[in-house]
Amino acid sequence: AAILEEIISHKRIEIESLDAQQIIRSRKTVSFRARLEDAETMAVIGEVKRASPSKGDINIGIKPEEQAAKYVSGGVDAISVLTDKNYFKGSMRDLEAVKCAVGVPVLNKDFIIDERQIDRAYLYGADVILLIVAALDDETLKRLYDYAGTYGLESIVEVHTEEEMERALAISPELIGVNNRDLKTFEVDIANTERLLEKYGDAATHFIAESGIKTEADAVRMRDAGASALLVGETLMRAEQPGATTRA
Ligand code: IGP
Repeated sequence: AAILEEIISHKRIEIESLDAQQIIRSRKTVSFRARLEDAETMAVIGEVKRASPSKGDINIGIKPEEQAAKYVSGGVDAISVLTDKNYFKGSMRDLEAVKCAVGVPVLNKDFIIDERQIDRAYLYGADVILLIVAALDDETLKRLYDYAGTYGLESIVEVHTEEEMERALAISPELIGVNNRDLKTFEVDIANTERLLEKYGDAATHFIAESGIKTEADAVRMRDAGASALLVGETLMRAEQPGATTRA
């Protein structure tokens, strides 16, 4: 089966043990959208990503809170933390540690298919969550999007194809992530953002170009395509001085 299906079926089993909980909603989330709207230049989300199914171990030695602090001193606008354990070697503790260490908005990067994962994201300190259109049916996408909103959590609705873009736009999300990586084949092509924004770039939403961004030239291409933010994982995880990289 395609990797995304495999990850999702594993996720279903993993979350069986999560309890529905009553959560006191006293923590105010930090808005990424507001940062985007204030930013004069393109915003950058730096991702804490120790490993991935396509690349294997990327940089497993780091402490997530130290890596995040380096990103922040380099000027990133938000931090993404991969919390999936089985395929990305992350954890909810990584998210918590990062949230404690930085003031910028923190994105819980995981395969969210159920409300209980959103409860947990809020509990561990997330400000933003990811909703992957390819992993959800229309009804669930809308339900989870609205549910996240009840916590003040912002959602990045992630798409890779035109069909997914249409499904995303149907719920008028404030943030759309355009993934340059096909989660079914792992193929990466930053022209995907260019193609999709050529057609949909006028929609009333912010677009975040995700995956495969390695150089300043890549960043410029994403900006020229109409993206207002970049999500960068591997390149920053491998950089010896991620601070210097993000400032460039
Ligand atoms: C980062 P990269 O190529 O810079 O490491 O990519 C990010 O876009 C990628 O980790 C990602 C992802 C996802 C991971 C985008 N969407 C969904 C897991 C699940």
